[in-house]
Amino acid sequence: MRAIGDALVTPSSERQERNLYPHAGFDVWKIREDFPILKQEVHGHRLVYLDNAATAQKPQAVIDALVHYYTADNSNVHRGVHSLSERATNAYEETRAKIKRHINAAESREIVFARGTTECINLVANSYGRANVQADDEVIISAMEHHSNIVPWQMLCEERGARLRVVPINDDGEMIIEEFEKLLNSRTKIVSVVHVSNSLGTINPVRQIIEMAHDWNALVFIDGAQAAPHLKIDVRELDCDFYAFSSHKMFGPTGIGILYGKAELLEAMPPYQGGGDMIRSVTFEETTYNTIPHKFEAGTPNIAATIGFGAAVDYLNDIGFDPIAAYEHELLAYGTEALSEVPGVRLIGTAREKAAVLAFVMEDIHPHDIGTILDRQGIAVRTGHHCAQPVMDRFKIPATVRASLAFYNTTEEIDALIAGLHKVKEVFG
Ligand code: C6P
Repeated sequence: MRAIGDALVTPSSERQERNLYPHAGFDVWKIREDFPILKQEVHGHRLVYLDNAATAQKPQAVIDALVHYYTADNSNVHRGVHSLSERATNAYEETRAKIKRHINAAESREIVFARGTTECINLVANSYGRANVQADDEVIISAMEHHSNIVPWQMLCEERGARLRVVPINDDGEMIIEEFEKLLNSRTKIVSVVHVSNSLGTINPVRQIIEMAHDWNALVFIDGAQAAPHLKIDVRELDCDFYAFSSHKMFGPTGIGILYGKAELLEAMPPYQGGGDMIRSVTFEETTYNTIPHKFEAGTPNIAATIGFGAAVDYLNDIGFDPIAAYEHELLAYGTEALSEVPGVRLIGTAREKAAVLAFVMEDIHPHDIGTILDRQGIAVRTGHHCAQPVMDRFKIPATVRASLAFYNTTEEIDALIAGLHKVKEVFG
């Protein structure tokens, strides 16, 4: 028996007998009906989609919202007095209001739309960072960051003559908080860490990290790309200064995400990009800028995707994050135990607090070969460094196989993955 969070992993026979459905009123078979893409076959097998951390599938409600927008309301936002533009603007702004409520922000103007998490990090590094980080200042990240939460800060530090400091992780893939404490000092201007790691699944103690950073007057950016699909986020409870996530990992369309920023910070920050919609007035001599959040939204935005994002947030809240988290927790425990019974499999990322990610290596078989053989059985996983090369270096491996879970996955799909791995072993003798 092994504890994963507070779930006890049961022995194999018991595990197979256990009926996870319905869990706390959670009917996974009914939910799967909402996702038309899951009904297809790949290479003659029912699709087993275990690449949700890369991008999640879209429920019919999101697809319908996109079709409705393009069928009935397509028009530019914030620009026209005509009815279509008014309807498009209302639907677009309604998503902002939904997200404000969803993450418990104080005001809608604290929600900035951007292309995704990557653009949000670049926005803050370029705007807040360039205005506030000076030579010899320090920016802290962790050793489990996605490249999106490394490179923009690296570029900023290089430009400003500042120093990038990295909190190490332990062999389970957990941030070493004592080391973080040692790195904090009066030169620390920004701490930017991931809420849930995409390569390890670790859930970081972000509330504690924020409090510790604030004691040194450093601002905190939380990369919530992998947290938002699984956890209920409350930015006021966290007291983070910035928080970002992408719609496409939350069952919404690609090309849209949000940056939450405390209003007084966003107000004081210079614009990130210039163009239409972000201005109040323009002459050749001088431009004055729009109010937040529009100051950060130059040009025609991805209107359809934003409206689809609103539908995704509604869909998630209709199911409820408590049942989602409880169900996924059991699925993760089931998968962890099942994988650990496959000879030669080594899990990478065994933090006590974990979400939705089963990353592993298997003997000396290259992850790409494993991924290819799994695909022939209709099983979609991601293989590679997962845009987290420093994590691979930390564990001295070139790559992993990553099965990442969503609430529409089932124990049967995990069993299919395990059967697929036995097939891989057969192929490689
Ligand atoms: N991770 C994965 O397969 P964008 O691409 O901007 O929507 O999200 C970037 C990003 C930032 N932070 C974390 C923790 C992430 O996981 C990601 C995206 C995908 O793991 C694609 S590389």
